[in-house]
Amino acid sequence: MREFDAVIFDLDGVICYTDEYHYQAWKTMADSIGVYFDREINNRLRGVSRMASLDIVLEKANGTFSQAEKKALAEQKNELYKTLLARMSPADLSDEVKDTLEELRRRGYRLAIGSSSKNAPFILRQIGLGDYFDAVSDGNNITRSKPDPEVFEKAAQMLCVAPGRCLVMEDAVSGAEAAHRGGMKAACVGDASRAGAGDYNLKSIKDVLEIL
Ligand code: B16
Ligand code: MG
Repeated sequence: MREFDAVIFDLDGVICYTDEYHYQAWKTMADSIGVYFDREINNRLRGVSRMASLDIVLEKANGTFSQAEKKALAEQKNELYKTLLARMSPADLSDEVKDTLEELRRRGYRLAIGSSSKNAPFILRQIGLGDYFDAVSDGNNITRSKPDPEVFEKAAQMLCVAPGRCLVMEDAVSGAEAAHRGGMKAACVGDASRAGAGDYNLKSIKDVLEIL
């Protein structure tokens, strides 16, 4: 008998790569208020919610910001980010990801998204996967961000699949921790794979076909 019935995919860093757009948008916002920001700091924002990301970006700021100021800064960043996302198209979905999803579907797995991003539905539409997944759990339906397991627990509920029968694919250490806290195994790529955070630490997304 096989171990899993469903695969829950993180979006940014697994299905597509919007981290460069996050970097450009945060950098522009940080520059506008004279706060130092670089790619190393950007790397710490993987899988982290927008407001928690802002707190990390503002660690380098002198002085403090009111809640209203923080909301405005997060909005400023998000508007910039959305103009960059608008340039995405189905060409931003790699053949490797497309073929892996199709093969998993052919093998009968239920497929879901578990992303911290409130922009997940927009990104999925841009890359031609707007109606593809059996469930989309994202930043719009959660109150706690990764490493809290909420986003993956909700995805499993939407799929009507028990957590222990779901495999999570992640690129962020916080995402692998969220999967484990939700009682799910994690297959990792990228940063999280290099850190050895997964039950399976893969070189690329297609390698998941070897374990399913
Ligand atoms: P938004 P994921 C995450 O997406 C990103 O990795 C993280 O950098 C971002 O801050 C977060 O979404 C929130 O994004 O501002 O669009 O709501 O990796 O969980 O798919
Ligand atoms: Mg990610």
